[in-house]
Amino acid sequence: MTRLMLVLAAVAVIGAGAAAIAGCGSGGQATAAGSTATGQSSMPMPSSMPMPAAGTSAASKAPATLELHRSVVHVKIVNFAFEPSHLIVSPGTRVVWTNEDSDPHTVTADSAGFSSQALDTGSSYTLVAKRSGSFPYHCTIHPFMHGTLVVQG
Ligand SMILES: [Cu+2]
Repeated sequence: MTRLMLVLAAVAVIGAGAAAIAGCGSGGQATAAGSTATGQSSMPMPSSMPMPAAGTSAASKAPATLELHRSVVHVKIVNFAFEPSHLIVSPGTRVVWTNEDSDPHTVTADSAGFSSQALDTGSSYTLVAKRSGSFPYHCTIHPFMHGTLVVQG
């Protein structure tokens, strides 16, 4: 069953007379920062510089998936990856990771904070987002598996 996921391609242009910005669709990171003080509304691009090809795709940052003001948000663990790997939720949201792999995985904060037990296939781990902040996490069994939970608000 498909779920709607708001993948924000850049926290777009609220305020500021930004009508002049032509979409340069390089796709984006949503900043988890709380919006107030970013002074500049437009950054002039030096036109003499060659644009970096939009597909230099060893992208270190996965695009953020914004799921604000929801009671429950699900993260799949599938093919040795968290999906979505970079998730932004509001305080109070219940985040549920479910392992869909046949290998066990954990959901473990990089710094202390939370950790699941090894999740077998079909098992879930639930966390209620309380503190605001950015919480990188990984799987202790497969340390190359990384995700980030951002609690924004
Ligand atoms: Cu794992």
